[in-house]
Amino acid sequence: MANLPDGRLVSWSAFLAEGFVPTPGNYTVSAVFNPITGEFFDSNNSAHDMFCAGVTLLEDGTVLATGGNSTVRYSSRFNLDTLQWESTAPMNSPRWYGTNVTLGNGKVFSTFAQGAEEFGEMYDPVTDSWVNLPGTDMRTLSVEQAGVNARSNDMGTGQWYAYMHVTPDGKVYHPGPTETMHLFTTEGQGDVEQLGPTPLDRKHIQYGTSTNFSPGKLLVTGGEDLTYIPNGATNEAMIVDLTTAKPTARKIDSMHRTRAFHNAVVMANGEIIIIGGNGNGILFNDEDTRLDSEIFNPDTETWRLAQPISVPRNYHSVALLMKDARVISAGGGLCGEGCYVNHLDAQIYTPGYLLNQDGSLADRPEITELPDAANPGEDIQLQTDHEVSRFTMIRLAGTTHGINTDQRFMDIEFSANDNGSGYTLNLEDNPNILIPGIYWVFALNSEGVPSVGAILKIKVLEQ
Ligand SMILES: [Cu+2]
Repeated sequence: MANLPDGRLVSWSAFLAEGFVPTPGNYTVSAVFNPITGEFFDSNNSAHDMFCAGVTLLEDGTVLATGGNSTVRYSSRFNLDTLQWESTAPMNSPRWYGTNVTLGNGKVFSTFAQGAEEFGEMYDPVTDSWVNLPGTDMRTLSVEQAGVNARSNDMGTGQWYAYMHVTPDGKVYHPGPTETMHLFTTEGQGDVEQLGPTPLDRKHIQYGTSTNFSPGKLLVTGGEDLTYIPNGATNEAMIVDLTTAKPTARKIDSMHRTRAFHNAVVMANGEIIIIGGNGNGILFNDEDTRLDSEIFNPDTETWRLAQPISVPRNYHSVALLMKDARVISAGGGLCGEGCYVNHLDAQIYTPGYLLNQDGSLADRPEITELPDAANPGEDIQLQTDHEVSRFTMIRLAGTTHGINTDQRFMDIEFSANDNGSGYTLNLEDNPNILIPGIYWVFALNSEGVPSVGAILKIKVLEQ
């Protein structure tokens, strides 16, 4: 599932709406959903089976989906004008369960995946072409994955999505789920440096989450280590600091619940909500399901339980922040028609920041004027209908399997204009932090109530 700039969402499943089959890899059931009106329309892809594809958003908000069932090279983009999928240049390697990450220059690094060569490749959206990066050697990931699968307690899968994030100095950091962490360079032929191991007790935390919740900061949560006895998911969490010369990871307080297959969403105030997952770490399984949500406060580094969901959201479930600052939690399953863990529905979470003390909806400030687009480092003028005391911005995102490499939250430095009219916002100047793409800017009043997100495109800096 991915955000569209107007607030709608595009979702997709596989060759079938409720299941996947080995296919020539050329069809996906897909639909666009309007969360305000509840309306759907079909946007099926008749050229590419995007089941377990890599997903990331480009500079103009276009959704790029690459690879997928059954280990294909196909690549597609979701055209924001026609609201339909169209083919893009195929990758050099077939990739199933690959992770994509958009870099500060607007290109996409596509990494470690089933069926792929032992190195990554890079997509240039301007030329619609792929180039191999043979120096981004991923053999340690394959070797560790194979080792874990060999020692596995038989609950899991051989397929791992890798967590990948851009560092402030433009490298790509990989905090797992292998024990060894990696730092990739994507310039020239590419390069790799091994880091690690992680500070967690469980070392191979597949199907956890990794979230860029602040410039240069990651929150990694949960997942399962198939070699660990007793079986099951972990509640461990760590914070990674990417602003140091070499990324440093430290263990923090654990979540209230053990979880695998959950989702993590940064909200408009910078807190992170963790939704769903199960405690047993078993694929396609709603036993031991986690209905309680929990919220991480990045200032105090503490966890608190939040409103529960009522529908299990496990393997193949998704969650995203929406334009109106609420959170959608959806899907799960895809194990064939009638499979009891298929959940073809969604629930929407209203964060506490949208409510008064008595539970009624709070009055929200509104952003009435801002530019359409800006460069990193630019000062922009913005008007609101009420006085506000904080501005934040979040990049629109695509997500699959709990992986969301697009998600980026930051506070924006600002000052009130002397003439009493509006605000001047000083945008982050580092394009490796302010990755090109479409963002929602939120204005928060003194009570912390956010506006609806206003669209701001961050452009690729001219070289
Ligand atoms: Cu999958």
